[in-house]
Amino acid sequence: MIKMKYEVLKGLKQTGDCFVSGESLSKALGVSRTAVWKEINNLKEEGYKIESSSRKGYRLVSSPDIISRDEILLGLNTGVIGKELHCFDELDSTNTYAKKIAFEDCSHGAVVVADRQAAGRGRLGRTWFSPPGKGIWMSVVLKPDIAPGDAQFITLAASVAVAKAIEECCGIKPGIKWPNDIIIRGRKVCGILTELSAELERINFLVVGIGINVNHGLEDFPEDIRDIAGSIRMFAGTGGCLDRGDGNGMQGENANGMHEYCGCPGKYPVRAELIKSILYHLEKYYDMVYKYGKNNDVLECWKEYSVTLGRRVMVNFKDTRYTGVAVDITGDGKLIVSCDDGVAREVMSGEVSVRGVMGYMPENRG
Ligand code: BT5
Repeated sequence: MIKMKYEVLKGLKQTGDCFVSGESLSKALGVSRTAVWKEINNLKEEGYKIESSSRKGYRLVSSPDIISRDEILLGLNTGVIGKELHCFDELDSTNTYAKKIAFEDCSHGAVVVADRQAAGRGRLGRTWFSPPGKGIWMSVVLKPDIAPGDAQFITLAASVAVAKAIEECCGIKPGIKWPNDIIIRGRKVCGILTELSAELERINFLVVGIGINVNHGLEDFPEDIRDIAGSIRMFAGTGGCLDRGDGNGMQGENANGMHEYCGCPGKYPVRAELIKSILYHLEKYYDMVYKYGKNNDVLECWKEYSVTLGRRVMVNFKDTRYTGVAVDITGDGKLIVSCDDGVAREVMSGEVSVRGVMGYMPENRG
């Protein structure tokens, strides 16, 4: 059964800035004009701005920033990822839910998104602040046929996918801090939590959890992370003009939606557009790695965004803390640190703090 609201929305989006007549919608969908009109009203109630003209029909003026199946599926340009889609107003944690459906045998590429997480999780039992209306809290179930030791690479591929999507949708180039943070101007705007279920030899599934702060103002963050966290809204649209802000990259908007300091248009996308772009790039990089073995191509992209390479880092390695310079990354995604004691060490997981790049030097915050 076709979902009428979805089809009407599709018709409106397809005509872009132009009007589409109620008659042509009703013909195309095989329903009465009254049925179309009802769905238009439903859409308006959801926050869609739709211009109606008795002569010309309907025109979509703007879409609300909602996390809905319709918004994500319309225009999703992937083969597999996101085709099974679970959307919620609220979950404890999208990763926890994704693991549950993965154990129940959901499809490869299934995506779980929630508008709010009551118990969002970071790595090592940390919490992830996930309020409603503000961010993208999403998990993707992947089922590559690989050994558990090869799973680390997916976090790198996912971080490149997120970075590319942010750059494309928002016009700002973020940095990737190895292994799982996306930062803009020294503030963490995204964290990635990869979890897996595996046997000795092979993986049953991976869950890649992606948390992105999109609409937060600084005051929306709790105090304990206010000095380290950032959002897309705080930075996007500032283009090359960041240094004309207040020095922290903080940009307010004026009444015209322009950034106060530089006058750039405050371009940041509705969350569904960013989600679609992330899923598109995630599938692309996933295929490069797990279908075509082109790990090096992904590593090259990762290096373009890296804010870790060439920097002094502090590494907790097997219970000992070392300092040194991050010099390279191995073919399977380990960081190579040339330590001050003269030994080059390959770091797989564990903690790396990047000096001088982040606005913070966390002991425990990744
Ligand atoms: C991460 O952990 O960065 C991984 C975060 C993954 C979150 C996603 S949301 C969808 C999916 N479902 C989940 O339940 N989780 C995933 P870690 O590197 O351990 O960083 C956690 C630390 O970042 C915390 O201890 C805080 O200091 C800080 N933090 C918490 N919430 C934050 C936020 N919204 N923005 C920036 N920093 C935050």
